[in-house]
Amino acid sequence: MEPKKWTQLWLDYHKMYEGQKSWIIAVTGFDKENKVLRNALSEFEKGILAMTLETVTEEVSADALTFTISQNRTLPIEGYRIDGSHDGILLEAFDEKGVLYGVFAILRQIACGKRATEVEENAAPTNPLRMMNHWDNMDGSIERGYSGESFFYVNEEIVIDDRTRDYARFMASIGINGIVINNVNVKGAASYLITDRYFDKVKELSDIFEGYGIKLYMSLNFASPIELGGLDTCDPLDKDVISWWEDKIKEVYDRLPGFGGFLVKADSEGRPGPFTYGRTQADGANMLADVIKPYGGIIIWRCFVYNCTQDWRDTKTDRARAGYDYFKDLDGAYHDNVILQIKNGPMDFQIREPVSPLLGGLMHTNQMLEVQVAQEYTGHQIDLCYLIPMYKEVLDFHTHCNRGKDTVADVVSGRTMGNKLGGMAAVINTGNDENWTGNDLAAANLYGFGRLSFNTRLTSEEIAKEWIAQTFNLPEKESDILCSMLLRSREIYEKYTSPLGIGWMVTPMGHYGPSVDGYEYSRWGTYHRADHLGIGVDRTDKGTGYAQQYYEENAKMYNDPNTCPEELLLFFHHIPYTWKLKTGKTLMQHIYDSHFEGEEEARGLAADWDKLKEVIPAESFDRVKKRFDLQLDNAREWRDQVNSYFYRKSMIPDEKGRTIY
Ligand code: GCW
Repeated sequence: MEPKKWTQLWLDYHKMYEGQKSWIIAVTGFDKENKVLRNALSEFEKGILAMTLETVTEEVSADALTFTISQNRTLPIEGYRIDGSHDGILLEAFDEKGVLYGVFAILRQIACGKRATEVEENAAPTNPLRMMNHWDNMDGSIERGYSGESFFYVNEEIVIDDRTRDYARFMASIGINGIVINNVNVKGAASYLITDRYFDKVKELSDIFEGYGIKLYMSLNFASPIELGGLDTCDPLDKDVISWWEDKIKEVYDRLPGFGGFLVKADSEGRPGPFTYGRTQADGANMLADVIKPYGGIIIWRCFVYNCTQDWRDTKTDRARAGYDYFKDLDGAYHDNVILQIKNGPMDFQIREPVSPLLGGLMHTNQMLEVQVAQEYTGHQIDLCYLIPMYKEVLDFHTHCNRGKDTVADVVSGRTMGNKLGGMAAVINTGNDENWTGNDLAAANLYGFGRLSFNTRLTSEEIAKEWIAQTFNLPEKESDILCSMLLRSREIYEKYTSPLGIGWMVTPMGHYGPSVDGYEYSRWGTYHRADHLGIGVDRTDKGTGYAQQYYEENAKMYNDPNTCPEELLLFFHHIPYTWKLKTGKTLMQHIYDSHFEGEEEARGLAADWDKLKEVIPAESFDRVKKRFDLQLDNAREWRDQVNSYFYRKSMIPDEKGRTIY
């Protein structure tokens, strides 16, 4: 089979200037033979050559530049300091990972326009854990994958090739230090990843990752004692179950000494878990955590636990409540090598949701923020939707859990409570497509997540600019056009799909394209509760009570439709179509306008892309252009279906008299 070629994403070094010198490397304090260090040096050599034509040599000559790498134990773990001067660059780091990140920072700054002798930065990651979660299945499919098949698995075998190495380089270049290699829904062969059948290959993969400062993690099947061990229970308090795990985890660490730990989805969407045995989530997590502790491993336990068969005809039942209801009471019960991984919103990666009240609602538990870079509900990597502004909103949200240190960024980084474990995880958007992310522009989300998890203070715009410079090296005017496209895109998507926080209205299984009443668990009626008078879910103290899961300041704000941020109005309130918004428009008119504007603005995005034809490589340009064609169909369909649905429900005509089908 012809090997598939693939792009180099943001490591596609362009020639930036023609340097005159060569480079000599001087290393002090580190072992030059260390794998991570060797990889760092080879990245430097490769990048500097491509961008400046300067080479690394061993010959000492008077006019050579020196790249000095030196250990500095006063810097933070994984931190680095880079300082360019007329005679070269000094890179100081606490550890080898810091060296690797420092080298990528040097290359990034050159790609963004500096000369090597001008680079300068003092940095350390804000989050201890910066992870990618693959939802790759071992048959090669990817759950919610929009970029082809898995590049880790083909026909239940693990594939390791140059692409694997490139992937690890990309991840290291944005500061990722942990990767979960299989879907949280552990199905089929994936249960055997912790058996002899796969250990050798997993070890090979883990060695490659290690060379780039990345720990390998796996999703685990909670029912393994039954499925692999032949026991008749997986009750976490059963002594045979515990001893089965003790043997298993010992075996795992014998074979994979650098293993990071397990990610667990339990008692959710058909997954087995402790509830089956009348145990709590903490019972399940702690049992595994105790067994893995002697090896230095961790258990990342997902809080995406809800009953998808809930009957919500009584107004108190609400899926949004589930995470908090299941996990809040057990705050403090989790052992210190457990981290709870919490989706950014209480529902499921919608285009706009409030921040999960569990983040910061828990005060005695390690917690980690989970976001979705894969565009499940945000356009399938067909529609342009730059998600970094959304992640920023979440990180900057004041939970009010602790005066002064109460943002989500404070909470998950460990600053609020002084925990050592925490961070950010993303459901990744990669596959084996030539360009890795289906839509070339969706790589901005992948890149951006990594950068943001490393430095939560970066702005969406800074990240977009960095990504554009490294990926396309565009002239200023065109770079500004693309940057503006990215920055506008999320609100545009929101406008033509589901504004004001209502969410869903999307085809039930695929989650792409409109279906106003569509929701896979809709058998109890529509989740959005629209009738002929109004729309939205009453989550106030008079409704489901969800708003009361927040600390008082936020609870109050959300509880009142007059103080609730309008972009979340229909998430928290059932509102009549005649309600006046702050703009003076009625709710109904806003719905019409938003969909018309969104569709029009999507056309604006596509038109902007056309302006870049001369400066974007043809293959990339064409790929993206085709996606814009599809996006425009999608936007039109959303506009027309949503508008006509609400027109027929409300019988309120559009004030502007536009055609509503
Ligand atoms: O939203 C749902 C997705 C599922 C996914 C689940 C989860 C991996 O539709 O495909 O399963 O979230 O996060 O576990």
